[in-house]
Amino acid sequence: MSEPALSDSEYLSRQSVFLGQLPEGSLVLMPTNPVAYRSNDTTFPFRANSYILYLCGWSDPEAVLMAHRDGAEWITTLFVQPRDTKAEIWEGRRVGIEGTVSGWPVDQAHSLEDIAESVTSRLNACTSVYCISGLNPELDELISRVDGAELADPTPILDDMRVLKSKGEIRLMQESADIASASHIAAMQATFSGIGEWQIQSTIEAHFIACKSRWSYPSIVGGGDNATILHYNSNDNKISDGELVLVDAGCEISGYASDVTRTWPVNGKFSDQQREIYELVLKAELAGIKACQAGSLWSSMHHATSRVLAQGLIDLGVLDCSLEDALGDDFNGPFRNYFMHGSGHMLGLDVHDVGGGRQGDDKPERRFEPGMVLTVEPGLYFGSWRTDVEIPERYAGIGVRIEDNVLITTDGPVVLTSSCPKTIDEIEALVGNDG
Ligand SMILES: [Mn+2]
Repeated sequence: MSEPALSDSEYLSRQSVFLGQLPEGSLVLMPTNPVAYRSNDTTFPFRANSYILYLCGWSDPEAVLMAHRDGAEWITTLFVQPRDTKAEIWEGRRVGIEGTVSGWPVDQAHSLEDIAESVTSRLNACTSVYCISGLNPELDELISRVDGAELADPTPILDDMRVLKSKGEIRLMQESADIASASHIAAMQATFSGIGEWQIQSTIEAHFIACKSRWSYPSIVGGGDNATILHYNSNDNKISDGELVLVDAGCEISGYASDVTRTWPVNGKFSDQQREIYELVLKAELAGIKACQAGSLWSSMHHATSRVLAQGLIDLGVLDCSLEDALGDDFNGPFRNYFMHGSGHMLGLDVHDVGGGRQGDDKPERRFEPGMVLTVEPGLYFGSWRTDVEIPERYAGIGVRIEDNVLITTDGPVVLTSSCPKTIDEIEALVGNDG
């Protein structure tokens, strides 16, 4: 059985900030994620919906958080599975109704079996329903039968709130970052020429589990050319002497994610070509971190990494043009042939967290504020298999990404993953050295 990860007062204050922004006559219905079936009666590991986690810390399956107005007061209710010894023998112990009232930051708890009755009368009395649809078919059906009430999306308000992390959240994210960092160190130590990508994955994920954690996204372990495939995660190839391996793997603690990438040579020694690309990406990453200053625009970080990478590609003879031409309009010039993704994203209850800042959002651009946590993760990729651009022979088969998790503070950026080594000397000293 679970328990809330943060203090009651933190959840209650989130609820009051959220509910305080809703118009009179609103009803809130927030379901958790459905249990997903893998095959027959086997399920995928359950992961609660981030919004219900955020508002009340409920991490078990099958629940709906409701909030309704009673005069000037908001009343919160969790609908949960009732205690049921026969079901619990098979599925595990349940918190139950009394346990929910005493242990969770809500005013009331009811059985999910009574949800239709409780919700229908409230739906008929309200003017707006703030609900996340598509997660709970029973709830969607109840809401679809109501006419008169307007459907509203609660996520813009909540997303905005989730952007700035509290002290309690930062403590959990630091723990998550520490576990991920240690797992990368263990994987470097366990690496040898000819190792299977899956073996590195097993070292990483064994450490997550040993720390009572689990991955926050499927681990990417790409050797050689596989490092140039951005979301590669079949992890089923051996890595030969002379090749690099790119490991992008992070975990979660009470739902809070870390997201770390390191790249190292499986034989413990960077070749000259690998060293050239690695040093360039590291220089870009350090420039990106330095740009994470409170008050600066989100794009300043991407521009900082991009300038370093574009200039470096010119210096290495990969691009034959001016810096201005390499960067192109809106930082989408030819350097993007080798750096295809964004320089970072928000991090929190979701690995690609909410609240803007990701490339492609059409909201006004954010500025960095103390309490934001984001990733900085430039990379360069020279897939020898590519046919869309010219790949210099010298760098064919090299893919490098370096990714850290960065907290914005008034005193500048704090790297939560600073315990994970990333200089060439540190990495060469660690790889294959499990003594
Ligand atoms: Mn990332």
